[in-house]
Amino acid sequence: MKNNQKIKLSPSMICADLSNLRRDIEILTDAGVDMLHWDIMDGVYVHNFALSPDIIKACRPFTNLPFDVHLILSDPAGFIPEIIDAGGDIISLQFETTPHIFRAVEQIHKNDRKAGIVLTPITPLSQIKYVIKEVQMVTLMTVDLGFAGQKLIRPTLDKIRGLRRMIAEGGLDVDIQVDGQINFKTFDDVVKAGANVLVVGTSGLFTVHEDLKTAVQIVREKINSIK
Ligand code: S6P
Ligand code: MG
Repeated sequence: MKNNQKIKLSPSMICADLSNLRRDIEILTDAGVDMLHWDIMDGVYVHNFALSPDIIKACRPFTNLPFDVHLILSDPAGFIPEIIDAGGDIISLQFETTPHIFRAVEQIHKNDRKAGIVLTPITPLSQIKYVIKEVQMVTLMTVDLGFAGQKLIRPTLDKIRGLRRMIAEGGLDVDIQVDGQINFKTFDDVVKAGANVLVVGTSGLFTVHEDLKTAVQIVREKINSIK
């Protein structure tokens, strides 16, 4: 499928230099990325910890870029107030741990934020049939949750194509974000399948070049060259 949309880049901040977050945020802003991706993990839903509302709040003054906050939590909806207070612009709820999702999405919208839902690789698209009209972004995980540096799960490419069809058939305005091993080995496949927002982490951005601004330029050139 040909993807005519402008492809957005969203660096995953757990892969940045955590001892120099302010510096990396300012470089990424200057380099022209489109948004920043903030994973929060609670050590319960996945066996890892990552970032927190307080860290995001501390970083909020350093850029005007939209913050997409990915809540990899056992109770994402319970943390919506904290993410709003921290300055999140898109609140991406992990679908499998958000049972009352219509209420959660409504709460996000009432606070003038965008709502996103995130599906693990095993969750079928049919599950979001009734809620997709309510959200601004659907993220398809292309690895299992919890860690950077894994291997892309290939059947998720078919899922991206299916979601692109679902959006076209419904005449919807919903972004398709992909998250997990989005890099030079996989950029072509995910963009051609229909993704228009790419979360780029260790392999897809932060190790591409020792100078982070140059890394963004290299990735942008590659993305722009995909036909
Ligand atoms: C994974 C997390 C992701 C990763 C991102 C970067 O649970 O949601 O946002 O941080 O995918 O990792 P990678 O796979 O590119 O090294
Ligand atoms: Mg994520």
